[in-house]
Amino acid sequence: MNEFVVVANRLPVDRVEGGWKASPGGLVAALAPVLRARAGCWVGWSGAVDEPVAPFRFDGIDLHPVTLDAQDYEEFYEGFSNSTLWPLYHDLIVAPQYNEQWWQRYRDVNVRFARATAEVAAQGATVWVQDYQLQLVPGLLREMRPDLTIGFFLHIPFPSPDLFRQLPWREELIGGLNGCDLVGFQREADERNFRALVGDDNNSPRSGTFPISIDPAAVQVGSPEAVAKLRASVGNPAALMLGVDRMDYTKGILQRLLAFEQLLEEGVDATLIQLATPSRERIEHYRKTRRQVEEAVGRINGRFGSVGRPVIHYMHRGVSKQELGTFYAAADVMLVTPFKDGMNLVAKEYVACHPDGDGALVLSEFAGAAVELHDAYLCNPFEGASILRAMREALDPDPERMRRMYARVLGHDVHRWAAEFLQEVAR
Ligand code: ADQ
Repeated sequence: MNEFVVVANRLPVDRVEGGWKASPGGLVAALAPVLRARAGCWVGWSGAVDEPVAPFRFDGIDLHPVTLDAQDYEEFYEGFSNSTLWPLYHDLIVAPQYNEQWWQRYRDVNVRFARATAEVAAQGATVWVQDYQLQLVPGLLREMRPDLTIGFFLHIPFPSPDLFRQLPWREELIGGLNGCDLVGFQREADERNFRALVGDDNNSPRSGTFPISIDPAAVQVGSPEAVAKLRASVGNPAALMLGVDRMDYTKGILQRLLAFEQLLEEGVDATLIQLATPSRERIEHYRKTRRQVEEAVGRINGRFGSVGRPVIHYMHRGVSKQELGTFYAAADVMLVTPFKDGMNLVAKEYVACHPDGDGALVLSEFAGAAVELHDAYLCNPFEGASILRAMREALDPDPERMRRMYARVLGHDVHRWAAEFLQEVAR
C-alpha cells in the first residue's frame, strides 16, 4: 500500500517497441524523488488506446495503469477535456462545445481513476491529483476514502466565474474540487477566480498559488560549438528568433509570425526558427491552427526568402532535449506569445539556458510566467503592434533583465514547487 499517490491523466512513460521509456517532463522530475522517498505510486493512462496493462515498476516507481478505450479517448479526452474544458478555461479563444454524452463519459472515466486510486492508497495516505481532466476525482475519492488527504493542482488557468458558469455541469465540477483538502493554482488570479466562485464557507477547500517551474538539471544548455554550427546553418543572421510550442490555438503562433513579417518589412535582418509539436490533431480547431500557421510560413518565405535561405525554418515535430537546448542557447530572442497559458515552461527553459545575461524573452502578459518573469519584453498578443514593439525592444536587450530572470527561475525550480504544495497540503 502506498503512502503517497500521484494521479494524472497520463503515466510518466510512453509505449515503445517492446517496452516503455520515460516521458520527459517536469512533473516526473519533481515527483520521482518524492515517490521514491515516500513509497509512492502513480495512477494514470498508458497513452495506448484499448490496451489493458498490468501494474508495473519503472525506474523505481510503481505504475498503476487505467485503461481507456477508443470511445473514452474521443469523448473524455478529445471531447470534454479538450473541446469543452480547455477552450473554456482559456477564455474562449475558440467556442467550447457542451455535449451531454461527453460529460457522461468524463464522469465515467473519473470514476475509474478514483476507484483505481482508492485501491492502491494506504490508510491515511496523501493523494495528489493533477489537472483539468480529473476534476471529479477528489470528490469521488473523498466519498470512497474519507481517511485520505487529497490535493489537486490545476496546470491551466481557472476562468472568471462568469465564464465558468456557462458550464451546464458547473455544480458537479465544483463538487469534485470540494473533495480536496487543498486546491493549487498557477497564478493568484486563477485562485481568486476560484474563490469568487466557491466563497469561503466551511464546505470549500483551502486553496493556494504555486507557480510551477522547471527542473534545471534536465535542461541541456547547448555548447558553444553546437550553437555556432546551428547559427551557421541558418546563415548567421544578425538576429536569430525562436518559437517552441505545442501546435495549439492558445499559443498565438500565427500572430507571432505576422509580427515577424512586419519586422522583415522594416528591413530587419532576422531569421525565425519555429518548432511546433503535433498536438490533438483529430480536433478541427487544431487542424485549422496548423493550416493557418503553415500558410503563413509559406507566404512569408515566399516574400522574403531566397534559394537556400528561408527566413522562417519551421518544423512540425518534437525534438530531443539536447537539440532543444541548442536552439534555446542559440536564439537571440525567444518568442512566447500565448493568448492565455497556465504558466508556459518554454519561457523558463529559455531563461535557464542564458545564465550570462545574453538573449531576450518576448513574453505575453497572458502567460502565467509573466508574473515572475516581468523583466521580459511583455506584449499583448491580441495587438499585432504590441508584439512587434516587444520584438524591436528585444533586439537591443538589457542583460540585467535576463540575469534577474535567471536568478528567479533557478531559485524557484520544480522541486521547490512540489515541496511547497506538499507541505501546504499536509498542514
Ligand atoms: P503546455 O501547454 O504543454 O503545458 P508548456 O508549459 O510550454 O505548455 O510545456 C511544453 C513542454 O513541451 C516544454 O517542456 C517544452 O520544452 C516541450 N516542447 C514543446 N515543443 C517541443 C518540441 N517541438 N520539441 C521538444 N519539446 C517541446 C501545460 C500548460 C502550461 C503549463 C504546463 C505545466 O498549458 O501553461 O506551464 O502545463 O504546468
